[in-house]
Amino acid sequence: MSTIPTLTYFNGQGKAESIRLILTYLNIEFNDVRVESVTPELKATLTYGQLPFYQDGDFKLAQSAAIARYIALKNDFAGKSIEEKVLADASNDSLWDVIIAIFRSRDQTDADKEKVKSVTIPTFLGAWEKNLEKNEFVAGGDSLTYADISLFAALDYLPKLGFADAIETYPKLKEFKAKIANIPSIKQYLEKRPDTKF
Ligand SMILES: N[C@@H](CCC(=O)N[C@@H](CS)C(=O)NCC(=O)O)C(=O)O
Repeated sequence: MSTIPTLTYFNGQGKAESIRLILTYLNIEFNDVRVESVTPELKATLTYGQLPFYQDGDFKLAQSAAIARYIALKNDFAGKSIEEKVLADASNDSLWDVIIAIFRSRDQTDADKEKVKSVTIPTFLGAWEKNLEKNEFVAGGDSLTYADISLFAALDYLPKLGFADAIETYPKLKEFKAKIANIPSIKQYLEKRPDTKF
């Protein structure tokens, strides 16, 4: 069995790009498996029939947030104190409240789409901005955690989701995004990122 972990997802950023970026930041080599679809054969091997799915030796894990936390906990990248750890988790979880709302609104009414644009996105971006006005790092400690990388992944995803201008009025978020994008391993990854569909 391969000792290199395997992350299985679609050829999309979606729920996997933050994990890919966390692995990249930590310089962990991994098999980046991108499937076309979840076939019945694949589905039968997945804990909840869903992707992303992570295999590290014999250990198998579903649920994107748990995968990110697992990798972070294993590599001392989850925060130092209990408070830092749970603030990292809370931030990481908050990202999906926005991204899922954007995805859902695509099949909803214009009023729902407008609410996502004028209420949901500003509410969360405003909260992340406020946090970064007080703290250099997302989890409030004195060093990066996986939550910084996952916030970057969400900010980096917004243009693809049709909200390229969303961070324009948030100077701290813009500064933060540029700072993470300039970390050498992340920079190199972004320059070579495969053509990723969604
Ligand atoms: N809560 C799960 C949700 C996973 C999820 O919804 N995965 C979707 C793709 S983003 C999926 O596997 N869809 C295919 C299917 O359900 O057959 C997580 O965060 O990992």
